[in-house]
Amino acid sequence: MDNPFFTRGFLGKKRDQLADRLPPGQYKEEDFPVLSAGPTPAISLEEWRFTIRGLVNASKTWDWQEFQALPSMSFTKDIHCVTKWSKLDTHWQGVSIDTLLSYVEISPKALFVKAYCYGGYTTNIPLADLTQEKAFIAYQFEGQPLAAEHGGPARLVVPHLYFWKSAKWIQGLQLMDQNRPGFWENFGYHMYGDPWKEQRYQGD
Ligand SMILES: Nc1nc2c(c(=O)[nH]1)N[C@H]1C(S)=C(S)[C@@H](COP(=O)(O)O)O[C@H]1N2
Ligand SMILES: [Mo]
Repeated sequence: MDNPFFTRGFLGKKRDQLADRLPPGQYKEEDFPVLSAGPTPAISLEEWRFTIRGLVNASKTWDWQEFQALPSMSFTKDIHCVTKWSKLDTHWQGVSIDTLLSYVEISPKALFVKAYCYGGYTTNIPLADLTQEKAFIAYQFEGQPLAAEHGGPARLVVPHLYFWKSAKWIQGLQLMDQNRPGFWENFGYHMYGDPWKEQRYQGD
């Protein structure tokens, strides 16, 4: 008797579904590797602040308590690291960038964002890639407070771009009129970083 679960059609479809979710050159990782350019900064919740500055009418800063009081959302996303691992269906809780931007008036000249971090890391992202619920500041991962080595207390997550754009230990967003390279971009990583186009390095 034919078992419908083991027909070739079924397996073929499964394989296609995985391929649909893995960008070119990526493999599926079950663990959660840690990739940091420097030591993990220790940030107490008392001293933690998050700021939006740059091309806005006035800078806006939240402390931890104020940030926790903001409306949060849960996100289930696939993430893709430039070192070729992808992790599927990661679960995050955090505040969408749209919610944060609703507290400032943005200049029409603001087209790019520098994410800046405790510890000094930076990365550049077009403003349009952070809005419409495409990106968020996460403070929980898989139902737990975000671990320090993964960016806790809070990190930016921009799942549709390579994971180096998802700045750990986020301190704020600076709105800019020009696309200024961040830390890895200055070392030759791609200015945009679309995993589906394999934009790993400059010139890709
Ligand atoms: N502040 C900061 N953010 C960072 C990094 C870093 O070194 N410092 N590394 C980036 C890179 S290259 C990747 S792949 C991811 C890794 O996140 P993970 O350590 O949680 O896997 O964080 C990104 N965000
Ligand atoms: Mo990375």
